[in-house]
Amino acid sequence: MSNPSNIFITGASSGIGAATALLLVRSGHRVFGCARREDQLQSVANRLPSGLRPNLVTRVLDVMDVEDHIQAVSDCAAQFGSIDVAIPNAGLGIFENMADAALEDWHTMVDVNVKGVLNTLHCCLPHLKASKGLVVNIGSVASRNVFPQSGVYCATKHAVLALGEAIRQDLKSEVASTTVCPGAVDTAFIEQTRNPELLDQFRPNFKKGMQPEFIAEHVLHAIEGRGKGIVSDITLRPDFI
Ligand code: NJP
Repeated sequence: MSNPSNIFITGASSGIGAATALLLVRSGHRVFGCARREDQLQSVANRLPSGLRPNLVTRVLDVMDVEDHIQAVSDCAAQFGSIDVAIPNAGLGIFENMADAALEDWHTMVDVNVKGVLNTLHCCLPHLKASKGLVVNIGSVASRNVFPQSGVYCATKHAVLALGEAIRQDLKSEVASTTVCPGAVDTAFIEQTRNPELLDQFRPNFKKGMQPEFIAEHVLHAIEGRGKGIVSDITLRPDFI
């Protein structure tokens, strides 16, 4: 194992974030895992053996709450002594045709997937500069392609990939950046979509998608690869694509 890292991650209450938090702790790292649902965060922590439990600190946080975000990152740094890795993973997709979508849903996706990521980055970058750390963004195959019925989601994930590249260019020797771009992953992600026809259409693909643990393995690989090279971006696809 490489040196233990101190890691701040959002969206740790389910899916990719939960699997990543658990794998990182099981691999010897210390994780500060945030999300809005305290009960879900607790049930993630309960999946760890008691000896490892102290290495997963859970914290209720809405990534849109700037003041609380500043406080959460500050708490993480105070508790761990440094922040070596930030993973702005919280995100959602509400799929709908551009012509039929609710403006509120577009705003929610932009707020969480772009502004929420910016909030995490802005709070964490000073700490990451001090530790010569790493950002692991969770992009998507939608970071490079646009798919039907999900245009605004795709736009937000294009932004996430751009932000990773911006960190690479602006912070070069100070902070490294990895963007993990998965295709369909079997999580609760698709359940944010309310259109019943689209749900029927998309659910089976997500159900037979990759397991979140597979995505987590690549996050771990990017973190533990530091010193050997940088995984700038990686695309992960399910077998059926
Ligand atoms: O989805 P899900 P995934 N403040 O629904 C949190 C990307 N991705 O794991 O607050 C704070 O299981 C929410 O926590 P809670 C996707 O775009 C996925 O699949 O308690 N947290 C939960 O922990 C996203 O960036 C697929 O409700 C907020 C988490 O976000 C990332 O993977 C494909 C929040 C969502 O967990 C994780 O999604 C792809 C807020 N305001 C990219 N709002 C895929 N699954 O197929 C939400 O290409 N969260």
